[in-house]
Amino acid sequence: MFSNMDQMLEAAKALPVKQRLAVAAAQDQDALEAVKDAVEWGIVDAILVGDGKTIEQIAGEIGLDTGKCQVIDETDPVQAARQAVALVSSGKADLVMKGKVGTADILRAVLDKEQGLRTGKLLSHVTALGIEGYDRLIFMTDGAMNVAPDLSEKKQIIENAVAVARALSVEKPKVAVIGAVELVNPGMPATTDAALLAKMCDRGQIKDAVVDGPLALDNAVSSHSAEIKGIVSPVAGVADILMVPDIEAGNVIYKGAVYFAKARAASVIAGAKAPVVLTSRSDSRQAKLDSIALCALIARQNKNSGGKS
Ligand code: COD
Repeated sequence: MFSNMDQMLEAAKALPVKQRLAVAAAQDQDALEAVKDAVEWGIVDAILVGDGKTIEQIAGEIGLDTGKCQVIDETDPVQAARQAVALVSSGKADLVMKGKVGTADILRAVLDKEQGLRTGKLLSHVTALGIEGYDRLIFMTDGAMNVAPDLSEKKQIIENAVAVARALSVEKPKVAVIGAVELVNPGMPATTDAALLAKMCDRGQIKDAVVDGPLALDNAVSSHSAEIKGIVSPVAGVADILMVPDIEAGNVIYKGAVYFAKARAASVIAGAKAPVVLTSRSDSRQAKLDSIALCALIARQNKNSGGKS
């Protein structure tokens, strides 16, 4: 378990083996700056797939030594995404990162039936948030991929987030299924799904985690709030993972944490054969580096355990 993002970065830096990162449409300055940091820190070796001329030009400007990377020239971003993903599915790279290509285009490459990274499981987005005043990284899912998941998809979203948290040494993550209130209200489907997910965990249908809900955000992360409301729960106040009902809720939590609380955020698409570094164009260089570090740790853990994320 990491108390903050710097600790996570240090762990990635200390990995015994560098992970091979394929960057899709790498002609993106922010992405290349993060890749430069990750290469210099010894976290990854980079394969830059994209517009070779522009990659070389940006690399020159930012001081990235392309002699230490592999550059594959492909000017079409959609094709570059497909090639970068194919490098991973063919075992030539360990993780893939979105560069200057649309989110839907890289996700479609990842979902491609022949050359993609499907495992038969649902793919979902997980963000690790380092928030000042919270004593550890907290994970939040899914604020970027699955729009309005049903109960069965929510179960898989939890399982993916649990695998990510476990890759970061949270042995039995405490999952709060978030609603607007902490009581089951048949008029609020997020609360009924939350109660069902908690029961599914009680019955062993969700493993390696403690799931409880519904919990409102305050009583998921504040023991004081949980106490005032009289909630007796192993998760209330100490959640490791927040599972939100839909993409809007997740996206607002993520952006609220970053923009209002100056949180550091690292994101991954989990559930595929390999972790996918999926950051948004407006994310900072730091967020991109943090995301590479998160995904490198997951990739390493997957290899150690023979598992997937
Ligand atoms: N996990 C596994 N398989 C999936 C998933 C998933 N999450 N989503 C789709 N698939 C499979 C489907 O079963 C199908 O076989 C194939 O992929 C295509 O599915 P469609 O028709 O739903 O695919 P698309 O291309 O219309 O959409 C897939 C996206 C991932 C692009 C879509 O879910 C999406 O746009 N999500 C939101 C992305 C976004 O805008 N995020 C905001 C970022 S801040």
